[in-house]
Amino acid sequence: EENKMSTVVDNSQVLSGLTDRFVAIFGDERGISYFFSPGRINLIGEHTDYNGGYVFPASITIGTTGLARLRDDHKVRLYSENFPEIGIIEFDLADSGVKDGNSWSNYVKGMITVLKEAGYKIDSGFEFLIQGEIPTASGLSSSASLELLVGVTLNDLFKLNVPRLELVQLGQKTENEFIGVNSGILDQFAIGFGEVKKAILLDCNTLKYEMVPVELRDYDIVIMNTNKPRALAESKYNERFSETREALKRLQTKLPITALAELSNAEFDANVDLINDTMLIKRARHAVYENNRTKIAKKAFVSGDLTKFGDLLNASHASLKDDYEVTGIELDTLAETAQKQPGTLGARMTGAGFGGCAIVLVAHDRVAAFEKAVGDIYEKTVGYPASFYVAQIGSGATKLDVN
Ligand code: GAF
Repeated sequence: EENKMSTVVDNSQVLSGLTDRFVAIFGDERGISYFFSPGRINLIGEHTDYNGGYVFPASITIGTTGLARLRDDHKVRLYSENFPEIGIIEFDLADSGVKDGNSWSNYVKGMITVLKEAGYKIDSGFEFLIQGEIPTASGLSSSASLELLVGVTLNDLFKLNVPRLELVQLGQKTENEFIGVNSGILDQFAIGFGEVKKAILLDCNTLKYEMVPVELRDYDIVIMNTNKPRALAESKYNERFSETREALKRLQTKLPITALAELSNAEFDANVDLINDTMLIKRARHAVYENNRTKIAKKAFVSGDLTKFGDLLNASHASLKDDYEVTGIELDTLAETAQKQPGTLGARMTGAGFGGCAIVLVAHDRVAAFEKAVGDIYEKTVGYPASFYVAQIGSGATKLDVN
């Protein structure tokens, strides 16, 4: 299962270019293995994962590629095509637990550390060259993409046989304990379990999930990138985490619940007085309403009612803007301008927010006109351009079959 290979994307040119780079950096071409890990979009179910609720993500064909080879000593040597100015990063396997500033090598060190803690044997060094296509800080989860890339790579190099769910959970553990963001399991799960042309309805409380075919008829999913540098996003994310935990604690003084997502909207409304704080009520209301909205949205999606699904995307954005307050002028301009364009069904921010990307469902033959119209208004309002990409839903993190 874990070693299943995939040849879904024709990336042979990219891979042969990266092979040349690997040879230029690390010497020769013997024994290289190839890996790919996607980014993700979340269709709906935002900031619900760490509140025990539903999410509805899909892995995309934009991602991170890795080339790796074992060494017969204990040196780990890393190189990223995205940071040529840094050059080779080298450390001894024994020093994997030592964090290195904000370096991308922390994702490698973190995964080595959590795998070892879980009892897996990583007993030699390796060489690892990566190239990421996911714009950083874009809300498309470049960090979880890297965590799972390292996960599938180490799993294969050291023949660890880590069950897929455990690999996903170790990715989250790296993010929580090594990087220091209290994120839920949305990103790592979407990237670990993604499949071509399928979305995942995941119950983050039980980790039960369902693969849902993505049938958009003549609509495309367009990703709209604010290109806003995501300042303070991590501390604000952790703040929302604490706010919803505090609201839960106050509700628990009377209600026998373990997570906000256990409540219906009506049950929540009837008990807001227990929270007794306007801001905390708004935060918790988003978590509860968004979770219930996600269940309805998934039903609409499966039944082919894309109009209703689009309306729920719009409602999700409004809630993230007004109650959860994680949008800002850039995401609001993109999502709200997109919602008004002819041929669109709905639009919302995707991921953590505070900048990053929004998604929109646009009729295929209107995409070009859409991008022009929204792009012009965005640049006029914000002062710099947005970027647009049509999303393709691709496979999860995997070893690549390269001849
Ligand atoms: C980020 C986090 F990493 C996820 O766990 C999730 O909470 C998301 O923000 C918001 O839905 O991507």
